[in-house]
Amino acid sequence: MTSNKKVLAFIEETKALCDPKEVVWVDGSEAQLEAFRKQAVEEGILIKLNQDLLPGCYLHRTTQNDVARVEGRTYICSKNKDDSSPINNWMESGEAYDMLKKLFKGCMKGRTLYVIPYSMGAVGSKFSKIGIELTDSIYVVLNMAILSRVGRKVLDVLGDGDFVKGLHSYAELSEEKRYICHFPEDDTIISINSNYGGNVLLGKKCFALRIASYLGKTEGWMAEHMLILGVEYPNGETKYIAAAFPSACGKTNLAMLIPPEVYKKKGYKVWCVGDDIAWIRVGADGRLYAVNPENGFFGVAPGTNEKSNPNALHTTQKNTIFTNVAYNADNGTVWWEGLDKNPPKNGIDWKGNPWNGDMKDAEGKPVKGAHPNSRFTAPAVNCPCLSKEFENPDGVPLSAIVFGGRRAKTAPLVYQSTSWNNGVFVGSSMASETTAAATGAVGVVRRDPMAMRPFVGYNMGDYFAHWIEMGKKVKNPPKIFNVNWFRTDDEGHFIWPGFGDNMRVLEWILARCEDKVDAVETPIGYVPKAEDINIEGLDGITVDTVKGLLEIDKNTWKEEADGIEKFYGELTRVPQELKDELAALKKRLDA
Ligand code: OXD
Ligand code: MN
Repeated sequence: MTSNKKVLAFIEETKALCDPKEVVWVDGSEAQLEAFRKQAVEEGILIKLNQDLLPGCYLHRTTQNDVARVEGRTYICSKNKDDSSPINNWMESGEAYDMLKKLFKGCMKGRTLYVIPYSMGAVGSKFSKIGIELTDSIYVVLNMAILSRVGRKVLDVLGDGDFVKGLHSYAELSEEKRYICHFPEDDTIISINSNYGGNVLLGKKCFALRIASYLGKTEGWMAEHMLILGVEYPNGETKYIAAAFPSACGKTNLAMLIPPEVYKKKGYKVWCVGDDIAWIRVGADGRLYAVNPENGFFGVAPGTNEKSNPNALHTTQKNTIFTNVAYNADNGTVWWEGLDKNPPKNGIDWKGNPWNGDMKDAEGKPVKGAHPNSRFTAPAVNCPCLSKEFENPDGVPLSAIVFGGRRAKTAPLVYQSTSWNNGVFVGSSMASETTAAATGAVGVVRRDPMAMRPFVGYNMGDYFAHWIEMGKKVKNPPKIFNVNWFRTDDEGHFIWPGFGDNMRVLEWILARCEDKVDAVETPIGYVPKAEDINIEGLDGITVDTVKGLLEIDKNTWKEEADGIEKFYGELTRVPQELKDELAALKKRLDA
């Protein structure tokens, strides 16, 4: 399908190393993809769901030790240790290649090697980037064909050009020998012994964030873990927001938000451009423009329902691959915790065991049907609120950048930074409770700068410096905000209703961007006057509740500032500008 010598050499090298029985090029045609699906069903890799109720939909179960990203086994490999981050794993490139070569030797014996040419971003756009993923997993092929643009058309655009090399084998699915290695200096990704999305769909986290963040640094743009949405006003004008939240903190829900009734009646609409990744560049007019390089959604299933995210639910009703959700053997559909109150009576859980919603474990706790990090891989075109700008190769102009985490206390519902550099400081000091999207303890507060802790492909201090540099390049930078939907009361219940009602906060954010609303100056930034958050039609929330949500406790924030200082101490090359911001925050808190 190509005469690109570098592509052909990459395949030859891989054949010699991995010894597959055959090589199959993914051409991107529906006929070939359908044949792959059929084969995957015959091999027991996919279960075909009820095609009347869920046309084109399939279920996959991973092995039980392979259900999430493995940050502990994810490496940035470079010549010098300080070109990665002290908070990420590092391996010297030469050592990593040697180690991986041994693991890959003969690992595809008797298997097919699939060649996936893929484009991150619209095929042929000058801002898009091309990758070639070589994999022995048909599950990877079928997911990549949803999440990115794949096939012959990509090779046509590639011509003799350069691409990001990605090599993946599920090998023996051994946890001890699982490695997800990135070589930003060589545009290369190598992943072995996993078959879980974030570790193996190499276009997503590995390329579009880790490798792309490094490319962005060297080429003067940004790759961020951000959703992109447009708020359409009753007059038809649309303003765009990019927002960074750690994994499984509601990016897909916010990106596909349905405004509350009072807003809908007035004619407000929200459009989704992307739910996970934004590539951001300076436009000709000196503003920042964002594109979503993906072509689909790899969303967390549990908690997705008719109320929390009807758009996402609708998106998954055709041509979707579900991973690790529960199966309803009575009607051939799927179920997950939080979908509805009717778990299957005759079901099979994500582990493949007979299951129904009444089962309890030895401690009397309900046995889950779906894994907490179970996923749907769904085409973007299915999304009822997909923005008409989704394919626009130039992207959408950003009015605001929003950072957010899961914090039971400390962070108010929303606040605005006082400048670009102050906003970078706010992003750099973000913290959030960990979730099931990565292996390890859940609910532990950790610093997750710009929600990029697991995804920066180079030194974190240099990444902060790049943000500061980008601020100098934009004449008209977006305003930077921080939100927290997750503040809890003394009983641990969320105070803010979240979901569609987050529109009320977005409205304030955009009003601030246009100088249409005042704010209160506090030591941490600008906070809304409680009465400026529209609570019309909101049950159980009063102006006093909003006041409480916006409260900033000085002592808690002094501890927070100490926490930020400690975190900066764990990093190298933190820019002086951010240390100055921290010192200024401390001073304001002491005043
Ligand atoms: C994701 C993640 O899958 O962040 O998007 O883990
Ligand atoms: Mn993500």
